[in-house]
Amino acid sequence: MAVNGTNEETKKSRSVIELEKFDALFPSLVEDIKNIGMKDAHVALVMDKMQEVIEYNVPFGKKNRGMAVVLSFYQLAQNPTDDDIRRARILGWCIEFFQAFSLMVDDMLDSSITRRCKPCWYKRENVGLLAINDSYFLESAMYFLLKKHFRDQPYYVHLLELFHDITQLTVTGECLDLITSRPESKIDFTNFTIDRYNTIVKWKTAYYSFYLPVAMAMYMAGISDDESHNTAKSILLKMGHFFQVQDDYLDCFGAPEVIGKIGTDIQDNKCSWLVVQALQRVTPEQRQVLQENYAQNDEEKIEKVKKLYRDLNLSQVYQDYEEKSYQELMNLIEKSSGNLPKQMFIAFAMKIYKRKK
Ligand code: DMA
Ligand code: MG
Ligand code: MG
Ligand code: MG
Repeated sequence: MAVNGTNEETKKSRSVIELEKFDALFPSLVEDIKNIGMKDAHVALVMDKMQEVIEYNVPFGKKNRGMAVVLSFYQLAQNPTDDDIRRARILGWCIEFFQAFSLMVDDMLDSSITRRCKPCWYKRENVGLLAINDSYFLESAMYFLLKKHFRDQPYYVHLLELFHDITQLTVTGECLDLITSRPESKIDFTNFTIDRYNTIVKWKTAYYSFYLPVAMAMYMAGISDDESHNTAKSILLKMGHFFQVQDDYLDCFGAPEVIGKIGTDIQDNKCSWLVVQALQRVTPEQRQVLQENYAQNDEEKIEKVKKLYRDLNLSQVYQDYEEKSYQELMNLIEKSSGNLPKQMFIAFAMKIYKRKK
């Protein structure tokens, strides 16, 4: 027991130290970006502004994705140099930039109020629609960092293609999420099927949050064959699916001060995991309650939907699902990891199961 405890503590402090090193790199990346066009006094004004955009939006997340690049690289690389490790951290920050620009736009489209315990960027005074341009800036800053730090590496083109491809998948998933929730004026649950749900979450979340960080570490470590990438994808997309189920659950049942955001899925008419589960269990009367109260920005109506979810015992349904999904994932890792280290997948899974935020 004591030995286990010590191991746990060592493991913990290692990941804390790793996160500190990751964070320590961030200011130098902001400086890299600020140097764009600094010789022109007019453009320098933009760079001051962009520093604010970056510092507000990029560094305050859980950093699971960024750290997943670094930790996966440790598992995959044979004798990495200090420069390699530094590059893995920079790549980790690139995914955090990707995440920041995706969320900035997502918050506008979802009419969200808070993100990471602060007002959403577009909600800030004097920002509003400027956030559209700011999100492009974050995306371009990510490609700038990639070019500056990776263009001499043999895997540079793989990284570029990966970011381009995953951007396309993510915005396609976001589009499916948005068109499934429209028009909000006409509530029609016929599209809210588990198949539609599965497609939305695979495209909008699983690829960029789970396959992308590990795929980047794989390319850095010289692993570029289709078979290995398909193996990683099958495991990571399953993990990503569960992660979005959690996100949907927490949107309704999580504490805003813990998850850092106020849920909006009910009033936004989202094809959320909870409403899909509810629709599979409702009586005709309960379906009528959903019909009358879903998709409206009205506290009382939102509360009626939440009450219905509680009456249907969806918290228990969720907990059972979490348990089942965890077992299935561990079986998949055990049977289908191929030549990839099982521990790399297990460590990532441990970050998300039973999470509260
Ligand atoms: C977000 O899904 C997906 C992307 C691509 C940003 P979501 O709207 O459920 O996320 P959140 O709950 O964080 O707003
Ligand atoms: Mg959202
Ligand atoms: Mg969204
Ligand atoms: Mg959500």
